[in-house]
Amino acid sequence: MDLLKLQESFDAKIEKGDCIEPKDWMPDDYRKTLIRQISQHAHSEIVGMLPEGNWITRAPSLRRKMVLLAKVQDEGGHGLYLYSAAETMGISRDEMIEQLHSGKAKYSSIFNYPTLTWADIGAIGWLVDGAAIMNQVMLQRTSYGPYARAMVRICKEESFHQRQGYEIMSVLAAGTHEQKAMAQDALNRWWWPSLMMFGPPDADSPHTAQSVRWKIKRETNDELRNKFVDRTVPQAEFIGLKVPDKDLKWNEAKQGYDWGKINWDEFYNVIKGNGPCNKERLEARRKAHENGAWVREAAAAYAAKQQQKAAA
Ligand code: BYC
Repeated sequence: MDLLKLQESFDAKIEKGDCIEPKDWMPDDYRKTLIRQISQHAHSEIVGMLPEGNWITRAPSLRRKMVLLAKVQDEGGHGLYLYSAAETMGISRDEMIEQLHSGKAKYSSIFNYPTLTWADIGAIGWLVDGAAIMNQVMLQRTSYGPYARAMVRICKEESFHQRQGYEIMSVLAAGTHEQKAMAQDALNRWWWPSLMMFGPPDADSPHTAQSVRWKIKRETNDELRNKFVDRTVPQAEFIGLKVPDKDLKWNEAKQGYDWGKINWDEFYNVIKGNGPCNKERLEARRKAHENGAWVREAAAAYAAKQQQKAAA
């Protein structure tokens, strides 16, 4: 088929809402956009294990420790599904890891902030996983088949993560004065970075318009951010915490909240590598990769041996 026909058939599938599958022809830029987004998503899951992993040894009870362990392990699993989905587009796992370690590929800005207290684990589950779900629910209908299918399973697990975080915050908010103050402090520190997770405003987002045309994104950064605010503010009120935004106000006409300005300088600074924990996070990932080299070598040697046996 000539290029024009291939493009027409691709456009028709997108228009109809059919999934594009790995063996289908696709424009180079569609492939590049997806490799960029899926690999960044995978890196976010893996780097996201670090701030939470920091509290596994200090969880306040055995129950909390088991739940946190399970959650962090889920994030590792999400990273693996997503790396596999990206590999179907013709990039190798090694290349993706190299791009993360060299700083060429991004991961979510949110994971460059420190987890200072136990309440931060609650705030991450409630706000960070809450924001992630808001974004990921639409990705279950993204136009690339393997990505959409990975997201279905991920979303199920993320909704458990969000609930465990909200439960931690509810218990702290109903606790002693110090516990409530700790929960409020965590909300104060995580609120604005959580809103930044959705990416720059639509007007400044270089990729959104094309990604929406390709149905990679089904909703824009601003649409999702607004939905998140509308859903989360009543949850904060319900447990007696205050969202740290003096401009936050219900707008009856639009049936949604008006809210204050995001510090976009802070966001761009963090994604350029200058957030509070960027260096620490990358260093930890590089070290983990080096320390795991013997496992990869052993697995490859075992696979080679099995192949030899099968061929004999
Ligand atoms: N952080 O044109 P835009 C989780 C970059 S983790 C860093 O709007 P796009 C979890 C963007 O990459 C969930 N960079 O881009 C794990 C682009 O730079 P490049 C993570 C950001 O791609 C553990 C530039 O800014 N979720 O669930 O159309 C524990 C312009 O942006 C960010 C995903 O990754 C950011 N926040 O839209 C707990 C979801 N925002 O690439 C929880 C999948 C923007 O041109 N990703 N940038 O150098 C997406 O949906 C989209 O990629 C984004 C950005 C909405 C993030």
